[in-house]
Amino acid sequence: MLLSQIELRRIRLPLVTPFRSSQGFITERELLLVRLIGPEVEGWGECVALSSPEYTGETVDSAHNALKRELIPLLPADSVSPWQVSALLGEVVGNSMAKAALEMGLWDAELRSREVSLAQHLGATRSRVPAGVAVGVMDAIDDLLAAVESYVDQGYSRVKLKIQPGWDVEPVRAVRDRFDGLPLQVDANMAYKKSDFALLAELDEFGLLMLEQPLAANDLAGHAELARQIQTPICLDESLSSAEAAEEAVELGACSIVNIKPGRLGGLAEALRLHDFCLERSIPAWCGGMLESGIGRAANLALAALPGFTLAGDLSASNRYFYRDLTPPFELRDGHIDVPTGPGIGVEPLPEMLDEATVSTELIEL
Ligand code: NPG
Repeated sequence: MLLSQIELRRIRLPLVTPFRSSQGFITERELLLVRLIGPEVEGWGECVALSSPEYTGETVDSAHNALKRELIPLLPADSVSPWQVSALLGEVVGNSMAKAALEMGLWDAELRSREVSLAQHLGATRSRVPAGVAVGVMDAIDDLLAAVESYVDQGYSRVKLKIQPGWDVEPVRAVRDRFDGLPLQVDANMAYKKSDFALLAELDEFGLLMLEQPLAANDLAGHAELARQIQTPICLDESLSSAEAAEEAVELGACSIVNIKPGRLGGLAEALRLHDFCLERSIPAWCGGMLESGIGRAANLALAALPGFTLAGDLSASNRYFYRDLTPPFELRDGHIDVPTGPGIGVEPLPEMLDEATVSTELIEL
């Protein structure tokens, strides 16, 4: 596949509901798009890095810089194959989200030129996936109950609550009391310590699907110890920076459920590797989200349609995140979202929305 230019496009999209977690408060999604331009094809990738280094060390600025100075210069001048790219970019340490964005764009361009959808290429076995919704930390329990009620009314099939010290057992109890039988899970984004184990054990009574990433990313031993002390299954996210790291975590007993996010793992190739491991070992897995626009979400939907994704992901309709998405909106139907079937990631940004949301563009000649 021949490429001549790569555009790095900075976007700002206001969020419908400000998103608060133990990691920060986001009112507007700043993101970076990678547009690959060739004589015959075009491809889009989305970088999931946030404005500040709350989730991992990457940010929109660091990813922009890494793409421009380190990653794009590694691409061969003549022709670029998405099959080789993950090995090629492996020369650079870290910068997983930047790598994943470039890889997504390459797959989109390549598959568009072959008229194959990403879902088909990855081996999807479903045409729609169950939609989960993540609900941030709120000021008051009544606000939380109202938010959960509205999502349940819309048909979301499972709800994930963000928790942090001071916002955990009581809000979870309130939601469980009101919504008996609702598939419910919690995500701590690393907010707890060993001294909190007794408190985390109090969550056992709510029949949660999982407790996600309670401790620091590098604390696999702590997660294994906690797993022995509580009944709620532990899922890891931030700790799993590669398929190998995930295998180690599972072996150690640090988690029994796996969150798969291409951005955190450095791309779809690594996500696929982790998916295959989970499928082979019958480890429940699901697709995480990072408040993506329709571009990133299209790729996540294709991935989540694979057979190893046995639990509902953080894949919500466009209107849960944005007043207007960059792409035609993804909608909830019967608690599910359709997997795009068009070539490549199956969606393209709407030109007027792209113009409206663009803060700056930089064009790099290859
Ligand atoms: O639906 O895309 C979504 C949001 C899901 O909570 C969500 N993502 O920790 O998994 C996470 C998380 C996140 C969002 C983390 C924003 C940091 C910032």
